[in-house]
Amino acid sequence: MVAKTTENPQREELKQKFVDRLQLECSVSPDEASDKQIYQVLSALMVEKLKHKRQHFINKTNSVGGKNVYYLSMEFLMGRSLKTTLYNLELADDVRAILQDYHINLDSIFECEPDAGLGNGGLGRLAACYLDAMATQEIPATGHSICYEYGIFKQILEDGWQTEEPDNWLPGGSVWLDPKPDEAIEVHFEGNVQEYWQDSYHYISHVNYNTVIAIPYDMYVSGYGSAGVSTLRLWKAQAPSFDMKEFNEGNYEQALSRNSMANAISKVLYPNDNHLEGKSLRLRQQYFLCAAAIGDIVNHHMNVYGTLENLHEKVAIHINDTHPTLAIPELMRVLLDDCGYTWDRAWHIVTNTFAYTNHTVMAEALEKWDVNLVKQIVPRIFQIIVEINNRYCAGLMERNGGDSAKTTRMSIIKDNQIHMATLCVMASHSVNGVSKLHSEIIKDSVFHEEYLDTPNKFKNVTNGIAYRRWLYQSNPGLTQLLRDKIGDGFLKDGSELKKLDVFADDKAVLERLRKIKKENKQRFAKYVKKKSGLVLDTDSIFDAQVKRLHEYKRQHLNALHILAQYNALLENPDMDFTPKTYIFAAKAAPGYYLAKQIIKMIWALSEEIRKNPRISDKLSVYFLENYCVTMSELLMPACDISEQISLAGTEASGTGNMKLMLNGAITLGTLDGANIEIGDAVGPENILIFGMKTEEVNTLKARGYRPEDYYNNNPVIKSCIDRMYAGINGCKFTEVADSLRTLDPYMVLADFDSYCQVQEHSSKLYTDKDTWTKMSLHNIANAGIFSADRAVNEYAKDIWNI
Ligand code: HBZ
Repeated sequence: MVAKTTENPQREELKQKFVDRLQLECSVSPDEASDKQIYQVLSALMVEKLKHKRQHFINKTNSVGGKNVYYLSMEFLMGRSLKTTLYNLELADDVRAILQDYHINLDSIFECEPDAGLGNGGLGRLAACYLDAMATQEIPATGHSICYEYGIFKQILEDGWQTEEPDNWLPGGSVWLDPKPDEAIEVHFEGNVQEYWQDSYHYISHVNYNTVIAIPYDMYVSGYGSAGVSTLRLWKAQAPSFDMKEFNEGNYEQALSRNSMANAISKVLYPNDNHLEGKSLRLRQQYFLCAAAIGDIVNHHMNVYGTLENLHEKVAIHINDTHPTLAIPELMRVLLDDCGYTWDRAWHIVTNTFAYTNHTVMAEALEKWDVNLVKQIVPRIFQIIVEINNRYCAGLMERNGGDSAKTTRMSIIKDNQIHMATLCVMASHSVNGVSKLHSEIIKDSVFHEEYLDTPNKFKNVTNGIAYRRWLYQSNPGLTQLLRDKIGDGFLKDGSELKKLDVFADDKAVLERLRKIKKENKQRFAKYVKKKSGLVLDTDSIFDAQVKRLHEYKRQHLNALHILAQYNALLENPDMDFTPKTYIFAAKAAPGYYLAKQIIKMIWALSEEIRKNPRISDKLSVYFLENYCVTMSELLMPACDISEQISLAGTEASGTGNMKLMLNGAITLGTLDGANIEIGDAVGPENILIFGMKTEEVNTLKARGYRPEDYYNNNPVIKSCIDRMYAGINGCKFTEVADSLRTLDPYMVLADFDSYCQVQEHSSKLYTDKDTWTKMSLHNIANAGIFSADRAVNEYAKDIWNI
């Protein structure tokens, strides 16, 4: 078929490149090509484009001596790249039109791409959002992480029981990776440290180590309407070429096991969120990332400046939670052992280079590593940590008049464990939390003594999201409405969304917003139908709790309330009830037994309700399988209520709350994390708050919390928990019930009544269509401050000194 010509030279050029490349690489014309081939070729074209743009951008930065930001994170939850690249480069319309000429639908091409699921949840997605935002803000940034062969597992729900399947993303995803084997770095594990004197110099050398080769693969991340491109450098571990000599000498097992250990390092992402995994392989992964990243940063800096003297003036290294902490002693090692710096000079450079973000106050997530493990796996790094700690403790003794108890409390090493957060805090020039509340909590409790010691380094940067992904790319209806009413400045500057506020009383705008929501619900319902065969009622309220499954996030509070509603409807099927669809999606860490029970319980509840048609007309529950970035893009635009119901003081920030708000969902939540700031932004009349405040939680804890009292004294709670014992859809949930009744560590029962009240209030509000839509409009209009663009600008100004 002869393709139509266009009069758009940019489009024409792109079309020609596309046709030529398809011919060259796949020996097919666009008419003959499969969707997969088109996906591959389009993606390769974009990679090429971004690679050149990046080169240009970085050359410019270096030529003016600009500062480079390196964002170290064990996780980058990137999701798909093709759509975001086309939208960010404003090429989506061109490509759509080019493909249209051959009767190819661009959306089907997007479906060929697997998610790059190199992260667990919020922390990993935040890192991905910041790469997008830094490119948009023209902040020269490189992310460093591991090129996991298997990302976050694929969740299968077999009759509600979660099982995990490997996520083999590379076959479809590797087209986005640009290998740079020439920039490989050697990483050394185990061995011994030798010290000796020569010509009155003290030399330290690490000997008998095992080598692992780190090979970089670059992923380019486009900014929107900017000259900036970020690079995500993913490191793959490879064994050095096989040691034939050792093998021939008879050390078969050693030669083989070294080989497999090296290859294991970048095999798979640890699937835990907010929980520490103290395994030696995880420690190896962490050091592997840190040594590769630091080696690379140092090489790049030397190539531009020929010295490390000014490293801290030209380089900012950010560590995303404590997982990359070993980058700190690793940079010390390079400066001391490889470059001959004195301790004091090296320490000056290091402490002015590093900044640290804390993402959790949960005790079980604060990383501590066993001294003996660290000593064995990275002996020289261990020595350096000990020396850092000795000097730190000596300084503390001096500053605190010899208060040795205090020094012991604050020490990096205690009880035979290395406390990574303590090391991060003392060695970084900046420590920040991720919402106003969380940043206060870390000063008041987790790092209180450190805060008193060095108050000025403690800061807050409230999280932000790459909002174009969930608006421009995911909600075309709302994007069009915004363009019509407020112009398209909001695409570049999120704060312009505010202009929508003046339309709050415009009936036509409200009507259009309702229509858009309805269409998004229908689109989502179609997807659910296709995936699971289930039919959603798009006239009902869509109430969503989508996030990792964790007791502190309290999916079981939501479930308990649904159970109460179900009981009420069973008793009185004709009661006044605003139809509601509860949507859950969540992965549980594979070893988190209670979390898996909670998934099964929600599943059972959904099945039982579905069997009762008199009730399922009004109340239904869906647990969606395998929540991921791509599913969130479809889901966020379709929801009315955003459940953010963590116990106050436990969710550092949350970012799903921001994505849902942006799409007009009303937050139903506690005064926790960024919910507080969402409330500040929209005003108390446009958010649904319930439950105890952080101080009330602390008071109740101090007084002694007795969940059993709630069970005994509140008949609704009792009947719901008894139902868990008796069985839901024929399955008993004794452990969940026991946990709530006897321990209830996240005070579900204490907040239950207040939660029921706000739920009831929300249903009433929803029936007043205009009031509800107005609330929704105010949420959209005030979501701009939760843009990642705003967040990275705060980092640049207050922390990285750019
Ligand atoms: O980081 C999350 C917080 O829970 C959430 O409140 C915040 O919005 C988000 C971004 O700041 N934390 C995580 O997602 N944490 C992890 O995924 C994690 C992964 C591995 C670990 C520990 C935590 O070993």
